[in-house]
Amino acid sequence: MFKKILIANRGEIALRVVRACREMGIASVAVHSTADSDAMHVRMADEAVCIGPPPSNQSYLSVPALISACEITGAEAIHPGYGFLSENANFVQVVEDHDLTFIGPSAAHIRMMGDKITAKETMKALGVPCVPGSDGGVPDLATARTVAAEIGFPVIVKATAGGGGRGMKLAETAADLDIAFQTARSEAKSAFGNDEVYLEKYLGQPRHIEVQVFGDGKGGAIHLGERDCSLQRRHQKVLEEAPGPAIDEETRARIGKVCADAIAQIKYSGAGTIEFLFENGEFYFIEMNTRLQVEHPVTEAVFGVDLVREQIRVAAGLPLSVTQDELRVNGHAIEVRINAERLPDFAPCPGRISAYHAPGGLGVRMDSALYNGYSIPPYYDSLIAKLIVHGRDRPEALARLQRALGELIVDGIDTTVPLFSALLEEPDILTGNYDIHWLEEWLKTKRA
Ligand code: MV4
Repeated sequence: MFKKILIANRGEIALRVVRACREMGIASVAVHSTADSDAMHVRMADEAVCIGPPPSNQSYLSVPALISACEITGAEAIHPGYGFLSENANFVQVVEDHDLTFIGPSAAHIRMMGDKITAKETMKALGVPCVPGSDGGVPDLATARTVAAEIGFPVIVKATAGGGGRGMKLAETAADLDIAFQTARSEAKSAFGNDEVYLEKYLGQPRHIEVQVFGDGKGGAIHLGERDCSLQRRHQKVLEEAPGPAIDEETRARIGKVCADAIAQIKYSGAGTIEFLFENGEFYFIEMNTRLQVEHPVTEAVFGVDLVREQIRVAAGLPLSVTQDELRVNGHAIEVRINAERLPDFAPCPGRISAYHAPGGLGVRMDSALYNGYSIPPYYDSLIAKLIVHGRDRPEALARLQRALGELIVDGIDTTVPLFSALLEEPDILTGNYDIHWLEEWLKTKRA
């Protein structure tokens, strides 16, 4: 096992990794920009190294600074958290070239899933159900017209270098296709330097269901069920839950096995998330994320597994500490993302926290790097806390969420907390009756 791990991240996720390291008897090294000298992850880690000025590209994204920090401190492995360099195959290669271990999948697997056409072709060949669409890239408008006529309108044009909602264009009818295709191409070219696009049947009212998988890198793999992440605004998740309100045990076992088998066959290593659209009882693969995700705690709550610990074990060449047979969903968990943002426009709202009190009690977990008097710097993501509640069933989790939000105090800045109190008044939220468009439609009615 590693003796020392460097954490190439900040905020709540850096703290999350420090905690796993400490429980495993591993020393942790925090890195930070000059804007983060007073950050909680710096205080909580065993050691800290300043790696550069506030802008991310000169600090948290600076590969030479991170490698130097490992050499100075003697860290043997790097945990990337989420965002920043977590899905950067070139970074993984540099880490390995310096005889360090990247805590995550291989560069080859990151590259495979980063290219959305390759990801889809791979998954399809492995027996994972995909959205009907083009076989691979669509080189020109004539091909686009032929493919669209085959699959039927509406269709969506997606960039192979895109993902997470970037570089997509909808064509409702044949009359929209030319503009959608050309716009998708030119936007992809300027945003990603790659104008390759593909076509899919557009699904009108799906849920976003993602399956948590874990590979041991040697052909062994497990799944840890699904999360429903349909409540999103501008492709940013707002609330996530596990299990999915629309997924029963048999469906979970079936799609879970398909995912775990696929991950085993490619000898994937570490944590991954296989994203689906779910409509009329059917799953359609869209993308795979090759990192630990923000919303991983809802899965940890219902399965009782520390996913960061498993990541570290697998990276060190140890087996997973659980088998599929031992895994069963226990109760229900909900996470809300508390952002330093002003409603109703969600404008970033950095500043000084004049009073902070975290909720507690049975079934309440607060993952946050906030403290009394902390000043949120303006340079980074606006996520300041994740409140995760766990109950024996969904109604108990919802009641617990309402109770915990009532205990929470974050004074001095605006946050998205009032949004969650309002959502807990909505019948569709209380019954789990929502799809990927529900939140944006609801926000429109609130603003009107
Ligand atoms: C789709 C779709 C409908 N049909 N693909 C958006 C993010 C990216 N991961 C995939 N996305 C979508 N792909 C087909 N064939 C609708 C979306 C979509 C969406 C997906 C998940 C969560 C929220 C969303 C909001 C708008 C559109």
